[in-house]
Amino acid sequence: MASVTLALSKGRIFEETLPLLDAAGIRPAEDPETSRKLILGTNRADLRLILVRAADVPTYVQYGAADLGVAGRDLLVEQGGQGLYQPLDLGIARCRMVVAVPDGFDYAAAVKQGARLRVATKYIATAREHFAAKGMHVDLIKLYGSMELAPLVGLADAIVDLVDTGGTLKANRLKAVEEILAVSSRLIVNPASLKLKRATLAPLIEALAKASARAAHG
Ligand code: PRT
Ligand code: MG
Repeated sequence: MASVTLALSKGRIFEETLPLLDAAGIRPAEDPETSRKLILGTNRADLRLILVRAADVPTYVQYGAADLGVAGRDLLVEQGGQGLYQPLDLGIARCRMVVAVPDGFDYAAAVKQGARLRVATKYIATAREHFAAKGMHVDLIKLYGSMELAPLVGLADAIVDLVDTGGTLKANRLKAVEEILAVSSRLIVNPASLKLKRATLAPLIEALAKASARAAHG
């Protein structure tokens, strides 16, 4: 049997993928939150997990260093997803990518007046496309995290960021004014791996499809 590597990121992706793996009969040998290992064995001799930063999952799969992985649609849209087969929406780690502004800011009026807004985000390509489609001129500022802070300290007028419960926006007196994308995590597969290791990968993809469908209806 060909041996297969699955790339996951720590935190919500790992936590929400775990029950799907479990339903497919796969259990990691260790808990990544307590182990410092970056390669985890599983109860299956032909399957191992690697732990990488969320934004790096597509890269590992593109280059075939991992045969498959789990990545948010936000990252796949932002990075283009070239050279990746995306057979499955796992329906996990759901959120929305939105434009958000300070509570008191009249976004609709600013748009109407053709104001040139400064927008801070880690999703530069997606944001550029969104505002271009609306015919808006914006200055984009690249950040790597904590986007919610930018409008509070005068770095930007608006942000493009992910929202789940809305708690973070609320705590920072921001409001969502536009939705750009509905986000959930996808299974991504290296196309060459799928050809070469189909006997192992096809049943695994099938099992994960069943598990995620069951989770969606349960
Ligand atoms: O955290 P790290 O810097 O290591 O990397 P990362 O932020 O890229 O990874 P991680 O694990 O936080 O996110 C991985 C993936 O989870 C993302 O690419 C999304 O596809 C998905 N996801 C789902 C989310 C959220 N929900 C989410 N709420 N990613 C981030 N958030 C953040 C959001 O950016 C905001 O700061 O949570 C905050 C908002 O949450 P609420 O509930 O307060 O609205
Ligand atoms: Mg994070």
